Amino acid sequence: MKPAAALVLSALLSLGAAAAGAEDLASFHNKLGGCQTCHGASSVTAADVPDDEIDINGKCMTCHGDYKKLADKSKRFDPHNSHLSDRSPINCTVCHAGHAQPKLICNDCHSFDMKMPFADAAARPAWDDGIDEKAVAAAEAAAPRETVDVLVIGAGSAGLNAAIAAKRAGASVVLLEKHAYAGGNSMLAAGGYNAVGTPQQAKKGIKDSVDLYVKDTMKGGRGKNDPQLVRILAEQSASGVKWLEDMGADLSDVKRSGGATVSRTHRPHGGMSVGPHIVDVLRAEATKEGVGARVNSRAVKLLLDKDFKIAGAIVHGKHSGYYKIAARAVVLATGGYGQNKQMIAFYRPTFKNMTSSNNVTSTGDGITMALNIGASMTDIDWVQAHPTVGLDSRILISETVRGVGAIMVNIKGARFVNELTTRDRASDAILHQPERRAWLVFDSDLYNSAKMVRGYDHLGMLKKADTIEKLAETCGMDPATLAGTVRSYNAYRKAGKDEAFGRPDMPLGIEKAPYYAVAVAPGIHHTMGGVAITPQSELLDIQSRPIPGLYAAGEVTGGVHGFNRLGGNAIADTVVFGRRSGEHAAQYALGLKSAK
Ligand code: MEZ
Repeated sequence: MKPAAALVLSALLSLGAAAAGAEDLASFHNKLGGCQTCHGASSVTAADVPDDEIDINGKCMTCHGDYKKLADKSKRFDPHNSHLSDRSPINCTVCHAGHAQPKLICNDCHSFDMKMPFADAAARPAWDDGIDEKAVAAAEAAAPRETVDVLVIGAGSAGLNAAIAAKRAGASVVLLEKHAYAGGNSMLAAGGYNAVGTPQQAKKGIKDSVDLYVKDTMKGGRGKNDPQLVRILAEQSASGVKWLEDMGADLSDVKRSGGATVSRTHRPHGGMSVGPHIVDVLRAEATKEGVGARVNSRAVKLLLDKDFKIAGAIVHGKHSGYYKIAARAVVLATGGYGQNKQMIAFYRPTFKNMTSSNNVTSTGDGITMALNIGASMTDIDWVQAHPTVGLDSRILISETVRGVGAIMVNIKGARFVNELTTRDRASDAILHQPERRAWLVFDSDLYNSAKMVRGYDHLGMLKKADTIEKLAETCGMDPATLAGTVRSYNAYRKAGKDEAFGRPDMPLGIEKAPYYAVAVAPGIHHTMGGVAITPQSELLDIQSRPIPGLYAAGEVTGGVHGFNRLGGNAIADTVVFGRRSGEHAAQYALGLKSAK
């Protein structure tokens, strides 16, 4: 280590978190050598700092070393040890903000009580809280900072797919992400990607068809889905799998999800979660294509021209402030509103105080922006509760766990529902049980076959015992009831028929010790409603006419899932319609350009 760097580090360590008091990271570093210590210049304004903060993160690592060096492997949880890798988009300043309170970004999903230098684990206010309307008006009146063919707003799976597709179609593209890293809610998707007609299904001899996929999806959505959109989803699902595989994704495994007649949920081998994997692949591909996400950059207003055609957007950059991007076409891929408490209270009051498995960024920004320009909404008040969010947490216990064999019991130890029914029904059934919660119970065969389950164990969410009776005692269930439940279930499985609840698929018994249980309760998982779109992903205005140049894809849209989304259809939606919206937006934008 360079002597100056060693000095910085030892000073920081000797100062310690507690001694740091109210000081922030910036004032501490300032004492060591002025603004230059971090910014490489003695006089710096906010606007001098690029929104991506890449340079400044380089400086952190020059002095302090990379994550591998910083990680304390002896600790059960060390933030430098988890989620951080050479490919990870999370960087130092995501947690250690210079001029503000530090923040454990992991607590966006977890609830760790860790100490950090210069503060405790208290959350700092979001930099993008509120909108400065005066600054928006000034940016609107000013000349655009740049002009682009296609502006994609939101860098989850839908936005990343749209950006890649538009770029490959020959358009210039800017991809905005309001968070400090790309991935959005898609990054938290666990289960898989529903597709029909793939080589994976053929290899397993699974008999499926587009019609069956459509039928299952419509039935799951209680017939309220837009049938045209559902058919596109089904028809283009397999080519979406291939599109991802061509980028290097692993979707080799196929399993069955709730509400599906056959196995069509594609996912990586070994029970790995689908979301982080495909987001990682898409992020790398977008970077390769030259459309890496512009992070810390939140779109706050959509702009129309005098003919009511899309003209661009006003963006709020973390350091760069408010500015205008002129765009020939815009793709809205901002996700749902599961984390917007006001919108939930308004649209679905009965879910008002419910936890949510969603990323903190799922705040319905796109819906608000679209409403402000007179867009039409469809099914906007239809919100899905996932039946199995870890009790008192925000961690989703994937449907996969039930899909591959877990049973669900109430606090006494009795089954009460077909575990593979649709989510609305399973959630409803739990909410009618004592204490409105349940347990998932499984054995060591399941534990060893699904990697994500070992993740729950790592987080301390699992109860474990050598016998079913002891497991029941540990969980506060009635041992005789749970033992009876497990005995009957194993017998139904052997006979090939679930006499109690008609569960259609029982891949594993509960037979091999040790046995496990995880406490669950319903949590907001998906907002089915959103902006209304055409089959070409064009966004409709209040009179159901497409707004020229404006497209949308993913959870910000309504219509694909009807009243209730089936597990595995969200990722399919983001890939199929993300890609489609990018292609159509590029076609429109390039058409405008060549017409000039
Ligand atoms: O599509 C989903 O939301 C899904 C499969 C979730 C899960 O339980 O893993």
